[in-house]
Amino acid sequence: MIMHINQQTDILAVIDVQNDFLPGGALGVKDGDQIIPVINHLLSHRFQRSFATQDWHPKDHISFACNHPGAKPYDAIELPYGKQTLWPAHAVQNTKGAELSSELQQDCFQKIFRKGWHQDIDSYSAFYENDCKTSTGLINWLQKIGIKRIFFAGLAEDFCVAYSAMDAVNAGFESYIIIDATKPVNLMLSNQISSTEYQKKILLAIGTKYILSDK
Ligand code: VGL
Ligand code: ZN
Repeated sequence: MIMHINQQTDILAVIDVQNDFLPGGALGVKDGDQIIPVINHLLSHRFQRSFATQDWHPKDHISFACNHPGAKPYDAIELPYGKQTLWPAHAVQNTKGAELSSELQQDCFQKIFRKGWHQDIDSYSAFYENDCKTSTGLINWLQKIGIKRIFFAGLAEDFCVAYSAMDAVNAGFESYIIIDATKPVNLMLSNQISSTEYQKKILLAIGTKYILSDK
């Protein structure tokens, strides 16, 4: 990374690098495994401060297509808090699929935040659940330890990474996405734009920067 990292005020956010989001997993992201060596390099040689997130759903979670009779994965439905994409069942609490990848250097993380554990609300962002109100406790912790900039890595670029980076900007942090440390699900949206392009437009418009690691 060309950018100078401040070891006190910069932090690496490693979003949902869990077995179910890796190739072969229930919601496997294409080439998702390729980001792991990049993230390990950033954890061991670049950032002193880091945290991870873990998608952590109950079996009867509202975001699973199988919990809505007649629905298919990737359908969209209306819920009290807005539009919700339905997914194959994934990241079910206490299953192998929900575990962080064993290839990840997990001993580096200062904290692991679990999200999505309320049955009736999904949570893409590391900061707030999809109702935009229920907090995960992340903002308080980051402010307490004096963080100014958050560098995002992990899965998936167009969902949990994108929503987290947006909330980071709204909470007053500078936000960076490390291009080679993230991969998208890349859904085709109804307006003929991919979820990856759509989120990137929003993120650039609100001042998120895209950078490459130095790996
Ligand atoms: C995610 C879809 C559903 C993610 C989590 O980690 O990006 N995507 N749950
Ligand atoms: Zn999920």
